[in-house]
Amino acid sequence: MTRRDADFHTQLQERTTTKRPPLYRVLLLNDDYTPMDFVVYVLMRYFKKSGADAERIMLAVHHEGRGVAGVYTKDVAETKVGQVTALAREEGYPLQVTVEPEP
Ligand code: TYC
Repeated sequence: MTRRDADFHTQLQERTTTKRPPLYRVLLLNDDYTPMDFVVYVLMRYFKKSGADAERIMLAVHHEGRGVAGVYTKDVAETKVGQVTALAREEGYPLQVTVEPEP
């Protein structure tokens, strides 16, 4: 392999082995006290859901116990957990928000 061939090979590898970062789910957990409207607001404001999708996700969490609000890189997912938890506590609601890796 000539020097130029080797450089080209290296460049090709750099382009073809670009990896996407691992992704994390932000989960909402059900509870008996957080108002439905608040959960819908959170899904629209922090997770960019439409009103219809926010309503669907909120009801799924209400009936099934938990549900995915969104999927993000780790730092973004953890920031959203912090923001939503802070807002819920300010309002006096016990809403639980957690992160789990996407399998
Ligand atoms: N179960 C709550 C109620 O009946 C609504 C709710 C939905 C709370 C989703 C939390 O993550 C949640 N007011």
